[in-house]
Amino acid sequence: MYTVGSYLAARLSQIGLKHHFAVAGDYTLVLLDQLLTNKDMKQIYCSNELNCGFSAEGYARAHGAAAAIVTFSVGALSAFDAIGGAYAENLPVLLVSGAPNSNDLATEHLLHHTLGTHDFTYQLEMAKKITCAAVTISSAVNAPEKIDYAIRTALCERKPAYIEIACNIASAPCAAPGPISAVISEEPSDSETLKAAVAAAAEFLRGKKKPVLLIGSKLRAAGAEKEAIELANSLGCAVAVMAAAKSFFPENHPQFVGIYWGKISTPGAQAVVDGSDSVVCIGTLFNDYSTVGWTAEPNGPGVLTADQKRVRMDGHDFSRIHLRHFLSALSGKVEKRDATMIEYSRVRCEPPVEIAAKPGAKLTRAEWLRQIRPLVTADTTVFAETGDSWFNGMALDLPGGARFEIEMQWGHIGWSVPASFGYAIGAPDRRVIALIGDGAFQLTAQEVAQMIRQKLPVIIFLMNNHGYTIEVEIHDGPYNNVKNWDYAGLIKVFNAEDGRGRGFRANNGGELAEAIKVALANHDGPTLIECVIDRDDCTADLIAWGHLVAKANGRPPEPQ
Ligand SMILES: Cc1ncc(C[n+]2csc(CCOP(=O)(O)OP(=O)(O)O)c2C)c(N)n1
Ligand SMILES: [Mg+2]
Repeated sequence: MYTVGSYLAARLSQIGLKHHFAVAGDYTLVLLDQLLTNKDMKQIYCSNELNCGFSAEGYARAHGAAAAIVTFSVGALSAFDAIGGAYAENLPVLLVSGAPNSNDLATEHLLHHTLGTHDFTYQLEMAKKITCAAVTISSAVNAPEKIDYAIRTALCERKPAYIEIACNIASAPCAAPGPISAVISEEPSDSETLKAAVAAAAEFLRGKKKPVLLIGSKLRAAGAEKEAIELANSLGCAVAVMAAAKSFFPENHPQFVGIYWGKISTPGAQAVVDGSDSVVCIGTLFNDYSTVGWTAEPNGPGVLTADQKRVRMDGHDFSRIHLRHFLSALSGKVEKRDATMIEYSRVRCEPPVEIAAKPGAKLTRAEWLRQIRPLVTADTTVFAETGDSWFNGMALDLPGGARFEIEMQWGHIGWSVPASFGYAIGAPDRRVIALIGDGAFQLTAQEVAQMIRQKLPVIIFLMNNHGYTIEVEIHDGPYNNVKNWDYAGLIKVFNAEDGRGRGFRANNGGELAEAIKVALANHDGPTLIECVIDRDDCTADLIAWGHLVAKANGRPPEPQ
């Protein structure tokens, strides 16, 4: 016997979810009970719905998809911010919201957790803008079809979907789920279009001397990481990666030339990309930040763009083909073209030698970076928060297997605390390290308590530079100052009587080294290391990038 809630649970479990995230509310309590009847999935609780959404977003990064269950309006509207993030970052997160009793929908009743009007549709209407599928279930009869449609569309589009379930319908009897293949099987590439696109791309490359591959963040969403390596191997050319796609192409691959990010690229990478006569952009996303205020955007007839389901180049535009099919087929049609690797070997520079600071000397960002480098091993995932952590993160070399997570399109400060929590739930065998600024941490700090509750050994490096330094570099004012907290002391508060989190404040390199040792040995909870540095001790990349972005932001209105 299935109910609407247990049907949903079965489908979530069938698509591979071992957990779902939740904040309780009276419109969801019965639904949560129903989800709990599925013994293949655990319910993980969050401190608030924004964090619940971001926890699911992080879980989807580790696990391919995720679900967050929240109550009507007071919960869902908070979660919407994170769902917008999942949309921007191409992550299939299912937001499930409890809703008023179906008998109330057509009445003149006023209900709690609503606007105090008779309109109960506003939440669904809002959800439609930030998801690829939004359904409302107020009768059990059509629930299977609606649930399957929402999940299938989210998985296929790699975008979030929204399912609203009236609170009295969650336990209503419902049909049994059919084979899961109806939900997870994807539309094939159109074979004729695929052939034509591959032929056109092979021709495009044949006429060029210096091809280069540029990898973007949508590569993972397309599930085409392996196929990008295949094409790189066939071409033998240089491969640069955009910041938002760091780790999506292995940094220990012999053709990896670094991060392409305009003026602040890895030394040598910009010269190779800008000097190429054929940039193959794979899953790239160019916005004001990634182009450094529109100063670095490959375009023109020398650019071929291969996206999740579309391939474009001068004179051609093909759709309904999967990126991985395209890349794989193209690999078999190209010859070795290593001119950009030869060029790179000429322009590349050796990284500067980093010298250890005296253990008692005041902590600097450079010393901190030097000390954390060895922590990044094959089984590590680094989370880099919006702020100078982005630029510090870029400076970390990733050994094979290491992963890097960044939320560059949405850029919500505070994302990395709940997202690393959700990721650690989804990937318990990985070492999760989060780099986060003091300002960002203050938005979502509560989720450290959930890391403690779940005994997750996440290591948080909290860079306390006493302000919104990234904003200082874009445009300064009194609004960039942050009230200081006793960040390390927070862990004691969150531990209460049973937690095993550890909190440290490092004012110098010696204290940092000691704290790192304890963090590596603490397997029963998170370790937060507050690294106290000067307010203006930031990366040169942040300054260079900030000035160009500020210039782009500050363009005067064009005359009409
Ligand atoms: C939710 C949200 N609010 C505001 C911003 C604007 N913002 C971007 S970065 C930033 C400051 C980050 O400061 P901090 O975390 O201390 O990092 P730092 O640059 O100092 O390393 C702010 C306020 C944002 N990105 N997201
Ligand atoms: Mg700061």
